[in-house]
Order: sequence, then structure tokens, then C-alpha cells
Amino acid sequence: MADIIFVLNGPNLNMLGTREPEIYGMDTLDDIAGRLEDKAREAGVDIDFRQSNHEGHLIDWLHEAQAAGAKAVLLNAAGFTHTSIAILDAIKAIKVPVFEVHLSDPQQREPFRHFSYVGLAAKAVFAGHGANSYELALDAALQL
Ligand code: DHK
Repeated sequence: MADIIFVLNGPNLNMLGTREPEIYGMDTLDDIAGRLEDKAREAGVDIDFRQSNHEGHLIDWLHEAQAAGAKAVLLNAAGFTHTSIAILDAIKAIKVPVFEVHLSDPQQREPFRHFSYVGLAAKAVFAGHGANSYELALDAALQL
């Protein structure tokens, strides 16, 4: 069976393409998923790509990644990045390496985005490269 990598997306990322395009770009989440799937297929890896606006779904899916034997998780927890101790705890509760992903660079934005709970447990952070941040994170995950 092929290795699997989970790609988990948090709140408002379903709005990509029309959501503040000057910050997040014009790509939709489906565009991003398609590119990741193409890249993963070349490497013989499966992608399980999901989005939810609900914190608990992201936590359940982090647990599920471990149960499914996922090789890595790419996580854009979006706004929960900066608020969720529960998501931090979920990352710490699993052994699967989690790569933090952001389209924008939160360090260059409002001060309330500078702190990341996810970053306290993430293996690496890929931010500020638009949709390409996901592909850079996938490259890193594929090298594990
Ligand atoms: C996405 C969001 O929705 C914001 O809440 C984060 C992140 C940044 C991104 O750039 O992908 O602050």
C-alpha cells in the first residue's frame, strides 16, 4: 500500500480564490489539492486532503492521521494557528510529523498573527510563498 500524507486545512480556507486575494492569492483550495495530488502521485504517495471550519474536526483528523499510519501531516490551521492549545495538544499527542503551512507570512502581518501554537510542535514551517507553501512542505514531507 502507498504511503499517505494528510493535508488538513482550517477555517475560511474553503473561501480561497475569492477571499482577500491580495493576501491569499487567486488559487482555490481545489487548485492546491490538484497540484499536491499530481506531485504526490509522481512520488508514489497518496494525499488525503481535507478542510473544515471546525476546530474539533481538525483535532479528530490529526488523531486519524496517526491511526491511518500517515507518513506526515501538512497543517494549515488558519486562524486556529494563533489560538488553539487543543490543536497544539493534538499534534503533541501523535507521533506523525506535522508541517505547518501558511499561504501568507503571518510574521509580516498583524501582531496577533505572530504567535503560533502549531509552531510549538511543528517539525518545520512553510509560510509566505502563497499556494507554493504547500508544495514546499510536501517536498519536505516526501524527504522524510
Ligand atoms: C490563513 C489564515 O486564515 C489566517 O488566519 C492565518 C493563514 C494565516 C495563511 O496565510 O494561510 O493567520
